[in-house]
Amino acid sequence: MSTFESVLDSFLGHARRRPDAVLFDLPDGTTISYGATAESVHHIAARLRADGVQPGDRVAMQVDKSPEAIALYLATLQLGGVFLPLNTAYTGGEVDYFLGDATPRVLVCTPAREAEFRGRTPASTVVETLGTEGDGSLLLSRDTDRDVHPATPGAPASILYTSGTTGRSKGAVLTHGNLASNCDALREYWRYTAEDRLIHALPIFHIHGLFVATNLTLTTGARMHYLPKFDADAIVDLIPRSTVLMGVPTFYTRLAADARVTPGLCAEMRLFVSGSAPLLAADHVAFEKRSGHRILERYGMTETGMITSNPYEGERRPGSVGLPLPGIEVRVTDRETGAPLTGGEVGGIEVRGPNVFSGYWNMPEKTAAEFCDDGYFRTGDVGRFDDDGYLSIVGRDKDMVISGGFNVYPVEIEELLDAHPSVAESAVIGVPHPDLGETVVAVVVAAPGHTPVEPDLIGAVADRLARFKQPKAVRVVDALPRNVMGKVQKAELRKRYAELFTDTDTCA
Ligand code: MLC
Ligand code: AMP
Repeated sequence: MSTFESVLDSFLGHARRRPDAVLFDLPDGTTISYGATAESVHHIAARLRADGVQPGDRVAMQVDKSPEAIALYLATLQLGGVFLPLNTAYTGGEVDYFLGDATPRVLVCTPAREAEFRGRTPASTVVETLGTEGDGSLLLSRDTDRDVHPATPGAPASILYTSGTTGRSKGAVLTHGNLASNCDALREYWRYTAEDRLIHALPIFHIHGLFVATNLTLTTGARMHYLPKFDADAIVDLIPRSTVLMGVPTFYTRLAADARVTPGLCAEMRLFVSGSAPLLAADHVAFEKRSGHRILERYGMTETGMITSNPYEGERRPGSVGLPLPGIEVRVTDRETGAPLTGGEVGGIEVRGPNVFSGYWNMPEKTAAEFCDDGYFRTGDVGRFDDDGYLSIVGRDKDMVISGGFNVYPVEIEELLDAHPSVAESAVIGVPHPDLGETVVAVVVAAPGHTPVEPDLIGAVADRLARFKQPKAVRVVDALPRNVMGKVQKAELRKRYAELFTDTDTCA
């Protein structure tokens, strides 16, 4: 008999054993227990089953953060469904692609966007709504469905879209085994227990907020202060009553600049975790000075979950993402030959283990292209191991910008800009930004007889691109720098505009 325990099984076990234990601490001072959350999961499961959800069916969600959204995630797993959360910033046009590709049985949207989505989903997709005030059609069922579809480690649990550096977005299919194994590794590595009180201020449509922060809490029987979004005032207020914070580097840059954060305020905290984007060594040091705590930086990716982490008890090194997590193999290889490098040289980072996803949804060729013959997955990140086995990320082979922890793929923006009549060609780059780490800048060449104007260009892409992807500045140049092969030299452009936002006079 299998001993596999899925994230859902683990949560339901806590709900059975300690139904009154608190899971959610909400900003208005109310709480929701494990038992009450399980009931909500079973009501939503009844609704989804009535909508026709069968094992393997996708359930898509684009809603604001609420406890019921977590119940929806768990209800989908209960039915053997595949959970597909979408960034709330995506425009209707962006969502169209995901719906067309993943063909969900159910789409759950906000009440405000119901009419829009009813108009754009195929007849085979049922549209449900979910608000943040306990409202929405999803919550209307009074029936209770407790029938749990047994999860196997290899069965798909979720699809998370990660935009491609070329072509269309790819849906990374994560299995129950991926989610559970990563949780097990992190629980042990970070000493996460039922006594923990997490400050949860991340969005729940990415692995950081959902499969790290939420899953760790659900599977340990811990509780979380569940905030709608990052809010420095609320976090400062909660720190004395909490033990753990998980965030992207922007959280720590902001908190390090906040005089209310002191070692005294943070005396009860035991762990500050940072990830999803590079944490500058200087910010690591500044936060320690401010709070008396050394941030624990870890490294992960949608396709792989968490890969490496600085140790809980050993040395946490600024500028390093730490050591491979238990059960996960990480190697650095020569980017030309693919040969493993052992002498601390810089190369491509590759990962193998139970955390690595099963493939891209309906894209067998793209999946095959990202895996080596011996099963290692190519992350597209570039790094090196030092003599003590600590990994540092020094760059990326993939053309991607990470703005405040959200990934932006330049090709998507370039295609839209190139279609504008005043633009002959464009190159989109990421430049350093004091708050967001990196931000998006477009460099364009004018079409003959035209003069591109920044607000016009931004306006032209605005209704097609989520706000966080829109360029924060546009620069017009005579020609894009190219190498002898004719390839645009983005590194040269990044150098040229490196101080666009760090120079305080021009800071936006
Ligand atoms: C918000 N805005 C952003 C932005 N977030 N612009 C660029 N980049 C971002 N990340 C814009 C909004 O559209 C809005 O624009 C304005 O900023 C204010 O919005 P806000 O919601 O009030 O912003 P703020 O609270 O400041 O949010 C910043 C943030 C947030 C950093 C707190 O983006 C965030 O929580 N990021 C976390 C992302 C995350 O979870 N990543 C994990 C990916 S998983 P306007 O102009 O309309 O006012 C992954 C793997 C791994 O990477 O290893 O974890
Ligand atoms: P995503 O595709 O959204 O999951 O983003 C994953 C990418 O974020 C990784 O491939 C890295 O490039 C980056 N990333 C995650 N954590 C870190 C970190 N601690 N330091 C640097 N980059 C990181």
